[in-house]
Amino acid sequence: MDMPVPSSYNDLMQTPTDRDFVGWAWYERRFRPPMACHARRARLHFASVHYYAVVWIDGLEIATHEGGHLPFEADISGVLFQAKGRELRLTVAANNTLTPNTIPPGRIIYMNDTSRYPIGYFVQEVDFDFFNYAGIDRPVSIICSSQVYIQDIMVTTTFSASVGFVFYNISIAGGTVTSIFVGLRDPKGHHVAGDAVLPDHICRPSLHSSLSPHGLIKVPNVSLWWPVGLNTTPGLLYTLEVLVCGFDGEKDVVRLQFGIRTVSVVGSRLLLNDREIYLHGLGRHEDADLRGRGYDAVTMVKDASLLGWLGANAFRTSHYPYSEQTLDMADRQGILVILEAPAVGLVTVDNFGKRSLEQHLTALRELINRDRNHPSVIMWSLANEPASNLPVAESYFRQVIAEAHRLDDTRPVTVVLNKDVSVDRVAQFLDVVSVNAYFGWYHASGHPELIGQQLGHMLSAWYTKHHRPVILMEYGAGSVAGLHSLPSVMFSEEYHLELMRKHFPVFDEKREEFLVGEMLWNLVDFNTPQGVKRVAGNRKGLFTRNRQPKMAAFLLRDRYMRLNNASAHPSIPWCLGN
Ligand code: BDP
Repeated sequence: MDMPVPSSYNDLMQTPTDRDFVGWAWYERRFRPPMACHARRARLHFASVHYYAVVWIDGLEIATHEGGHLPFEADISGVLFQAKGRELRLTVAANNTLTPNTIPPGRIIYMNDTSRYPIGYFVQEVDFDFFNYAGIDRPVSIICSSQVYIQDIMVTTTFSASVGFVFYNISIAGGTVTSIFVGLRDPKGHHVAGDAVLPDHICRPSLHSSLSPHGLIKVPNVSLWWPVGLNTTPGLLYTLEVLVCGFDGEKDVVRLQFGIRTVSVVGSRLLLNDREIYLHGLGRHEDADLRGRGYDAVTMVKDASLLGWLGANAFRTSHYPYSEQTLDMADRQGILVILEAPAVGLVTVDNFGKRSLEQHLTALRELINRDRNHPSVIMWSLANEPASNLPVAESYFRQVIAEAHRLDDTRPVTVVLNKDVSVDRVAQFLDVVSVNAYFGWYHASGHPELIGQQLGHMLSAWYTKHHRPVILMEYGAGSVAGLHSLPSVMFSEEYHLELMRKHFPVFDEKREEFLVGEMLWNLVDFNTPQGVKRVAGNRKGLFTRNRQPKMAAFLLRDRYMRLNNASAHPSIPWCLGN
């Protein structure tokens, strides 16, 4: 059948068995490589294929990759050179099967009772609450460059008084360079430091240049990157311009946008540019009608617009890394991002074995490598709701967290926990303690009057034990848009409001002590596996799946706008009213 790329394939199917298909899905198309790529370095880049991928050109295997949500590529220079402009056949096989050792894990259960199931019948089970959308979810591109090319740039920043410091490290591949030029443009596009990298630069061996792929640029009168609410010009971005020349006179140029800012944890506080920040945001999903998890600019922009309307200053990429375009927008708009690894549903001992650990570490490396230059990304979340009470989870997460710190010592690390503080073994390694808690929903269902006491007690218990900043990473209620009830009942819009309202005084109180964030679950209703607890998906969205508001959206907007005003005018107490 015809299949658009990018998109998940599931919701383009007409039968439940096709939609819920588990196994190898095959994509194929013919393409004629652009002549501009002929005899140059050419890389075939996949931004995300979920979950396993194998790629062939004209039947020749050129790449394999494990893990959705993160990019991979193959050097196809040789194939294109030999093809000399001839049409080629590109084949991609994508397999969505999740096993105890994949990240995220799942399991295939064979139903062996032949009186109730046909022979060979199996189901894919998962321990996470979103539909396992599959296919080529993000764009596929051919990147043509000179033979020697800029493979990666790593930027870290800091500042002292009005001077910014930009440390860069450039990785070059494909050959030897004869010269490297590095320059910096300010947010207005003016060249402010380093070399002038001009579009018509001609690579000549005699030209003066550096050969060092790493260095430091000082930026006088620096304009720091700030999120919304803390500054009147949030999201200011500098551009690092890098040009490398190869022996043959060819050049490769990359322009990388980044922000100059610092993040730190001091005592019970989270600081951005040495100023205390409080995250008021939401968890979300990459999820939309028809497209599934497929990259869709329209949905992405609408969701960013909803966050802006709510006055949110943060979101978490629950429960996997989102598209690079989403992070680019957060950079520009000044939204803080907690970026999550795709490790959700690690709940049994066999999810913590050697194979799982290897894949978790691989995903973490790919993720930090992809996203480390985004100023909006202020924290890595390494997993959601693992069985952190298991002894095996302790050594597992000690290694995962150490690796995250080794790869990036400029951002705090968290894991989103849901086990009781008395049995948890993972929070001891974290810079920021994140917890999910559904008081008035999964606990004490239908009793919003208990939320104040239960929530306050739980949050304080985490702080008392670990003396780290705490974020309530998820709380919320489900509501079916248009379902009303007074007095309220679960799933009515009134209950949704009431549950949220009961949380706010606790947030305001604990914020004085150690709470550094409140993250409502969820921005938009989203699709899940079918089950008796889900009414055509998870209804905890403030917006329906077609992005229309429920009553609760107005309540949160009111609060978040007030929190923003309070940060912009710190002399006015932020706790006035709820
Ligand atoms: C939390 C999970 C989240 C779920 C949510 C819920 O982290 O993925 O969607 O519960 O049940 O525990 O709505």
